[in-house]
Amino acid sequence: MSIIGTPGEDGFAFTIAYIGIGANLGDARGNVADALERLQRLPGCTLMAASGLYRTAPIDSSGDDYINAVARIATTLDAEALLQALHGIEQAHGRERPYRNAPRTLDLDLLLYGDRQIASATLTVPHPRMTERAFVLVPLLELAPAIHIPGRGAAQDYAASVADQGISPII
Ligand code: PH2
Ligand code: MG
Ligand code: MG
Repeated sequence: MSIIGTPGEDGFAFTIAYIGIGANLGDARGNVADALERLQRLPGCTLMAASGLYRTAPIDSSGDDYINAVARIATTLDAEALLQALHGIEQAHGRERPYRNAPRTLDLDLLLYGDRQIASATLTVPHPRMTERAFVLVPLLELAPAIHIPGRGAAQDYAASVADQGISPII
């Protein structure tokens, strides 16, 4: 964005979006850190804030523990273009999809896109399972303790229901 400015500075429209980041294959920590750098460099996006990294037990998945985090970005991209850009970053990390929820080098999920509710063939926002997963809710609440999930209410109200899932901050 450096050539045409940072979203918001010049009064053009931008949207605050939250991205869930996960990895449990290869150098998972390095992959999550690289994903944050790539989000910052993505045309039309500015990385506003990142949660800490968390080590989490696989949920409906297998393999090693995951490294998870959540990022807040400001973006001038529409939701579909942002999704495509996230897939591009996954591909840069050699993401393969041999079967559902297979261990992965990098997973970038569009959790929230402003206050929009989207149900298209390619995209469901808010992310359908985000309120069931500590690996999303805990880093999200770290970044935005009072955040409201469109159609579902306060994210904080779901925290107790995921409290039994294994998650620990990486110091
Ligand atoms: N992602 C999944 C399925 N299960 N479990 C953990 N701990 N972290 C994840 O990021 C994750 C998962 C599907 O994307
Ligand atoms: Mg995912
Ligand atoms: Mg995904």
